[in-house]
Amino acid sequence: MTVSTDVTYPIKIESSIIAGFGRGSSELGIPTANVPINPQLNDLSTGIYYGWCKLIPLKTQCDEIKKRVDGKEVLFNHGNNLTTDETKIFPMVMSIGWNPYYHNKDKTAEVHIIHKFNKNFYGSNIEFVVLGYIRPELNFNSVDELIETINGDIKFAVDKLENDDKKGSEYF
Ligand code: RBF
Ligand code: MG
Repeated sequence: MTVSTDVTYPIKIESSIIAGFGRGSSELGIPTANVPINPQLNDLSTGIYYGWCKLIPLKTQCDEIKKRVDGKEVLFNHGNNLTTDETKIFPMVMSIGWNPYYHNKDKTAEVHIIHKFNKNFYGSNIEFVVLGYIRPELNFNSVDELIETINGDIKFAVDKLENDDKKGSEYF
């Protein structure tokens, strides 16, 4: 088994964004961009990580409606509505695994971009660089405990990353 301590950071990944459960936004107030599990991500231990990320809208304008896992139809705008400001480098936290609190059947990888976006950007591409491991995935007694813990992860990541004078620019 690969453990995260064997891993050499930074790990740079470019990926598409797929539709998740919609739960991050609606239930937790912590939206996540779900990315397909590729071999690089699959090699990492499940758990919570931090790093930098950047959205890359697709060049072609081709809106399409797709069904999310929860059945809701969402517009895939491929990031074409993102403003210049919204395609800057932002800090991120990400979770890889089975979300023990929700007993997911499939392994997921989800990036929470630490920035307030006003609209969805389903189908955009995302580049992200993983810089370190924070903790394993945990189960909780309530959704509030899960939210509180994720907010702690966000604080941890921001504290780590604010000492980076280049604000991640050397990776992109
Ligand atoms: N889900 C869990 O079940 N346990 C966790 O410890 C956990 N930690 C997370 C930490 C971060 C930084 C993020 C972005 C997500 C985490 N999640 C965790 C996943 C969360 O349940 C998921 O994003 C939402 O349910 C939406 O799919
Ligand atoms: Mg999500």
